[in-house]
Amino acid sequence: MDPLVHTIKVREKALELGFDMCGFARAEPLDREAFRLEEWLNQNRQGSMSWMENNFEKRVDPTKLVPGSKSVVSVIASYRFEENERHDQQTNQPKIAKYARGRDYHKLFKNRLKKLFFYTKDLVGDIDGHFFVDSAPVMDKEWARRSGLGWTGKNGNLLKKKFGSWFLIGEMIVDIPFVYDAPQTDHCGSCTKCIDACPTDAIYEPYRIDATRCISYLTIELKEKMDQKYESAIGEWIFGCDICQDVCPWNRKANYGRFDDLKPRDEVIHRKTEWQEIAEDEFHNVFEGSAVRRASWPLFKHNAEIAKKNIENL
Ligand code: B12
Ligand code: SF4
Ligand code: SF4
Repeated sequence: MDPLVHTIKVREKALELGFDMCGFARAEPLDREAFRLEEWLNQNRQGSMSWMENNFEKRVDPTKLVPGSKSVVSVIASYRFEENERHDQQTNQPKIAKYARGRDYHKLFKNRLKKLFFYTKDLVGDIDGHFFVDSAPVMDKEWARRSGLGWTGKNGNLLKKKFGSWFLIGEMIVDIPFVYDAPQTDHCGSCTKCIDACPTDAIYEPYRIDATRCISYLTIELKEKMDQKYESAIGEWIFGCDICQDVCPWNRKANYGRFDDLKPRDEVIHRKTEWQEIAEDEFHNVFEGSAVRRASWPLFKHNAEIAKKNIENL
C-alpha cells in the first residue's frame, strides 16, 4: 500500500474522467467551520432550507458520516462556456443561472465519481467509503479548499486562479490515506466588487451569505411565492443568479469547461417564446435531466413573469 502511488493514479484517473482538478485532504472534524455554520443557522440564514439544520454532527465531521474514513478526495468541473458568454451579452433577456443551462451536474458527477470510486477499489483492494455530489451533509467548498482546489471568495464561492469560480464540486470519502494537498491562499485582496454588485445585499459580510436574501434561494429553494419586497431586486433572474460571479475579475480569465453536457442547451439560450408562457409539458421536456426541474412549473412561470415586468420597467 503506497499512498503516493495511489494519489498519483487516482488524480490521473479523475482527470481522465473529465474532471478539471482533483485534490486530497485528511478526513477530520471541521472545528472552525462548525462554529461558523452554527452561527449561520442560529441567525436563521438558511430560511426554509431546514435540511441544512439536519445531521449537524455528520456535516462537520466526515468520520461520523463515513465511519472509519481517512481521506476526502474532491473533484471539480468547470461550466464556463463561450455559448454562455454570447448569450449573456444580449441585454433585456430573462436569465437562468449558467450552472443550470445544461444537464444537471448531480447526474454527471455521480456517474463519473462512481467510476473513480471503483477504480480506487480495484487499485487498492478492499476499501470502504462513499461518493457524494451535494447529496449528503458534506461541506463541499471547505473540503475542496483544504485540498488546494481554491480559496473562499468574499462572494462565498470557491475560486481558483485557473478556473475562477465557474466550477462545481463533488467528492469521495474513503478509508485509505493519500498524500494530502496544502490549502491555497486568498487572492481577493482589497476587491469588493461582488459585495457592491449584489442587488439584495445578501453578502452581509465578506465571505458570508444570507441565503434568505440571495436570488438563488428566492428563485430556486423557496417553495412559495417570494416576498413582494424582493420582486424588483431579482431583476431578470428566473432561476439562480450569477451577478456576484459575473463581476469577479478572476472569472474573466478562467479556463473553459470540458464536460460537454454542462454546455447550455440551445432550447434554453435560443428560446423564441417568452418563458412565462411555457406550458407544463414543455417545461418538463425542455428541462428534462436539468437542475431547473428542481423548481416547480408554477413557480418558474411566476418568476418569469416578475423578470419580464422588471425588464419592461428598465
Ligand atoms: C446551501 C447552499 C446554497 C444556499 C446558501 C449559499 C451559501 N453560500 O451558503 C443558496 C441557495 C443561496 C446557494 C446559492 C448558490 N450556490 Co449553493 N450550495 C449550498 C450548499 C448545499 C451548502 C453550502 C453551505 O454549507 N452553506 C452554509 C454556510 C454556513 O456555509 P458556507 O457558505 O460554506 O460558509 C463558509 C463561509 O461563510 C466561510 N466563512 C465564514 N466567515 C469567513 C471568514 C473568512 C475570513 C473566510 C476565509 C471564510 C469565512 O466559512 C463557512 C464555513 O466553511 C452547497 C453544497 C454543499 N453540500 O456544500 C452548494 C454550493 C455551495 N452552491 C454552489 C453554487 C454553484 C451556487 C450558486 C452559484 C448557484 C447560482 N448560480 O444560483 C449560488 C451562489 C450564491 C453565493 N454567493 O454563495 C456550489 C459552489 C461551487 C463553488 N465554486 O464554490 C456548491 C458547492 C454546490 C456544488 N457541489 O458544487 N447555495
Ligand atoms: S447569487 Fe446574486 S443574490 Fe446571491 S449573493 Fe450573489 S449576487 Fe447576491
Ligand atoms: S469579486 Fe473580488 S472580492 Fe469578490 S470573490 Fe471576486 S476577487 Fe473576491
